[in-house]
Amino acid sequence: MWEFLFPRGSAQVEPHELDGLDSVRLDVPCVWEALAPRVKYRGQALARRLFSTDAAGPIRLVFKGVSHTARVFLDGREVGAHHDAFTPFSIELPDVVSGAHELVVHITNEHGELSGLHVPNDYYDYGGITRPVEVQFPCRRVFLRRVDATPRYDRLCGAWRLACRVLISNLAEPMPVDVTVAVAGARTVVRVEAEHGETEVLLELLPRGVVSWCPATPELYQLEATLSCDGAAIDDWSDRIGFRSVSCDGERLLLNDDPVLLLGFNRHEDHPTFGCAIPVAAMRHDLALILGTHANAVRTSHYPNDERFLDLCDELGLLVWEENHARGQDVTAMKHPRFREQCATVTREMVREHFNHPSIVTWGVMNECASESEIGREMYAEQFALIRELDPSRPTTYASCRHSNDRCQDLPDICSWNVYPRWYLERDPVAFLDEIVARFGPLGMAGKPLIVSETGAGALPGYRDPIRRAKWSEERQAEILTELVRAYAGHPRVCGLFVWQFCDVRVDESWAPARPRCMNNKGVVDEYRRPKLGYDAVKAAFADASSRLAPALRPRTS
Ligand code: ADA
Repeated sequence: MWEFLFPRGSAQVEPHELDGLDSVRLDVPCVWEALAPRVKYRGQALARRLFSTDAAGPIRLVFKGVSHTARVFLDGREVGAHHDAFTPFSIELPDVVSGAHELVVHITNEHGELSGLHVPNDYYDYGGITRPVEVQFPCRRVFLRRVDATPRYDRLCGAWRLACRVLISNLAEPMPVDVTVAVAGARTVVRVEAEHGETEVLLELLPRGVVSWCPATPELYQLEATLSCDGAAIDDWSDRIGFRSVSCDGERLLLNDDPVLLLGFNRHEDHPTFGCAIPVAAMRHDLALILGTHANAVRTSHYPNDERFLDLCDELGLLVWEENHARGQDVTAMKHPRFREQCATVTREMVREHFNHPSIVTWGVMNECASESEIGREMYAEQFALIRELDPSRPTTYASCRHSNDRCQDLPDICSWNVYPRWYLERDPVAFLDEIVARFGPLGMAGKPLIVSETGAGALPGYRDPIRRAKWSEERQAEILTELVRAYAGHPRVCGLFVWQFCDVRVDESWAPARPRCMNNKGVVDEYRRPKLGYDAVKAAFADASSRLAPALRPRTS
């Protein structure tokens, strides 16, 4: 439980002025919109929590997500800050005295100058500490920050190799340390000088007898690293990894050298009770519904997801398109003074923090931004260069909607299009996609895999119209989804298809004229996860498409 403090009138909250504020206790993770009086609150708040340390020494504060801008104060002193709701951050403090401590987080979810990414949008950006918080007590001022593991199949040996990049943080003087990394019967020890700041150690492991990770056999292995000094272990670090490769081979997307057809949903982190702070049990419920349609893929539209959701995808064998945070920014919005740098920061944090998830098969950036413009082209190029530097092992992509004038098709490894024939425009789905293929083939798309990153139709839950089948009825949505999924899953050029969208989601009220209930109603289940007719329609179409897939690509639980 944390104490949340809200202003009574003005939206300005001073981190050191706790008196005169409205106080309420909330379980973290949470959104403040869960409180009836704050259901539409956009503004500032303080979140306060006491904790104590037994001995003086270093501490590490880890915030998995604060929505959307945080300033962190420990015992009245500002120790760190972070922008963007959807990526984690940590603060390392070398010397903290023993005893009681007060942690205060100043939070805002205001729109405007502060953020080029959090704008009034076709989803809702909540306020709160929306993902878990940890206080870690490293026993020394030198510790393991993380280990990035990249599996590679060695054809000559007929075995997997694992390239590891170990990062050591040292808040003290340089010192010699031993790094041990072990996985699946393989173990390597290296002695290095841990410099003040960060030291990188590269090593390779040859694990024994591992089973390749794929939807049908999502085998995970525990990667264990230990840091020792003078023979004594001073820190450890572990993560689950999987052995699989993702690559593009001309127009085909390969998983472990097998051509893939991604069949899945776009999913927002949104729930009427929990906002974006979705508990694990509810995540599991979402995934059971998704797998129940014979899907094998999820796109984390339009931001990096809670790592616990990715953990579940790793376990269940779902293939994930994870993307950075930006949706629909036009040229003007991309010129927001903070857009460029904030977007790059989210990409960097996403790739770094989620590097080891075998479920992630592609990194996406900047959904439906201004890919028709010069500035858009520059920024897409920058984002892809950044990702390739951080993780050359996964292909890159972005979802375009600039059907007539996109200028960036030569930049990503995979070309992806959001297409809404039968909903926003009365066009034949196949003819519409074929036009895109013909138009953009010579502009960089030819010879690359193609994904239909969004396609769908809306239905108001419970609105039934079996006779006229009007738009917004469940019947019409089901009919359109059947046609779209069958057309695209069977299209020879398509290697992935994500239905828009899994569940109905709350949107910013400025979207109300095009969004009845102030919701994006294109879910195949409603916001409470009650299936609409469209759920069974997609299930039937996915079942047919999935029966044509290699067994390795079908999750066991579907
Ligand atoms: C776009 C966008 C989605 C959503 C969708 C829709 O393609 O990427 O976020 O807004 O359209 O429902 O119209």
